[in-house]
Amino acid sequence: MSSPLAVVTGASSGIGAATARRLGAEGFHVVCAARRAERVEALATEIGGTAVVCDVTDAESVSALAARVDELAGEIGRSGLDVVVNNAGGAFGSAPVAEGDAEQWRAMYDVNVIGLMQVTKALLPSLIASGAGVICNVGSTAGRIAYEGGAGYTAAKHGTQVVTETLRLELFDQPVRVCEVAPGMVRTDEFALVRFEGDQEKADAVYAGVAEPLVAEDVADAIAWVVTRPPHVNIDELVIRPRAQAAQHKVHRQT
Ligand code: 8X3
Repeated sequence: MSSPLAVVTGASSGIGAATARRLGAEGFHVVCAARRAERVEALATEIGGTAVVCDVTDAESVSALAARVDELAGEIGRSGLDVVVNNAGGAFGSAPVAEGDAEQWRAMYDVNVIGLMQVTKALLPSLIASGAGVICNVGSTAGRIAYEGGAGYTAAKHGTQVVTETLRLELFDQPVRVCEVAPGMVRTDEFALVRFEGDQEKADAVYAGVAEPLVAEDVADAIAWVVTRPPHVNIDELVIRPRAQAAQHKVHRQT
């Protein structure tokens, strides 16, 4: 039997790269999609997958991804795409609403919401054709609550959550599951650094004193579990946090 086929967006680093590796280890042929060619090419070589350079915010780039997925499904003898992990996303800036930067807010909405919609829309025919597709959106605890300085990101991640919920309703009679994994504090190389525009000190402060924040592999483990349940089992939402983070503001820090 041929390997099931999965697409992971934002696969060049962090949760996306860890998820691509994990799904590869679980026997999937993984399409590693991201903007940074060198990174996705190295990853695809490492896990025996396929690299596709893709910017999820660009409709043409997403169409090219879908075309490559169709081609690949044919090449490896699958009727369609089994899994898409909509992981591409991010936080840009940390200003309070009163000092909000419209460009940063637009960019966050663009990648966390519109990008997810574009990829889902483009890959949906193939997911349906597989007879048992899974869409797993990477949300966030930021899509469940509010926190100071986070509004541009929390608004976008609430968008991720609501789009996921809407899609599940719209696809209720289709052979496609719609799931969300919503992580809390995950220490990756880039997330906080990008949010704080390269300020390593601010980025490090997020995790200060937390003995064991989640790492990308913990979230990849949750995603792998969600997408490998039997086809009649839909995990609507899975919220995952480190033990030290009882709630967004309730973090056990050792000094
Ligand atoms: C990342 C989690 O706590 O930075 O999505 O909002 S948090």
